[in-house]
Amino acid sequence: MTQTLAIIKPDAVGSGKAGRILAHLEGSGFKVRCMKMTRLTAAQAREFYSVHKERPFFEPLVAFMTSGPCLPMVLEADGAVARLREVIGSTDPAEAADGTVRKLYAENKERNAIHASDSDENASHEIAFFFSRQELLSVFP
Ligand code: FUP
Repeated sequence: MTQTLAIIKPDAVGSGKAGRILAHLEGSGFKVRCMKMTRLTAAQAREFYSVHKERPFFEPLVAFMTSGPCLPMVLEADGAVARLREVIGSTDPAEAADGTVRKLYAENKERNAIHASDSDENASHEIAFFFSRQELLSVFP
């Protein structure tokens, strides 16, 4: 079993799709190991997406990610990173495969309902970004 980080993004939380997305993830075989509701500050959103800081969509992305609460969570499965990327689908819902989370629930390429880590290394980093070791251990000692 390995872990990855998912975030149900502000568009999905705000439009009442969080429960359906969580059910989709659980139904796809993921165990939720830790989860919280939080609202990112601009500094946090800039740090989280710093790899994209030179891109034209960076400031709109920061504005979107800080526009309301989101639900970061640690998900566990066999090959969690690759499996979750498959389950969420392409960045742009117009290009996402049928039955994927983004195809079902995303509005567009920017407001795309869910984030998932893209490598094991980034998963560790992103899990630590949202959850302290103590928090993780307090849920599943
Ligand atoms: P993904 O890994 O599928 O989340 O996609 P990226 O890491 O390429 O992009 C991260 C986020 O930037 C996307 F979820 C949404 C936003 N983005 C845009 O708003 N416009 C783009 O053209 C590409 C990405």
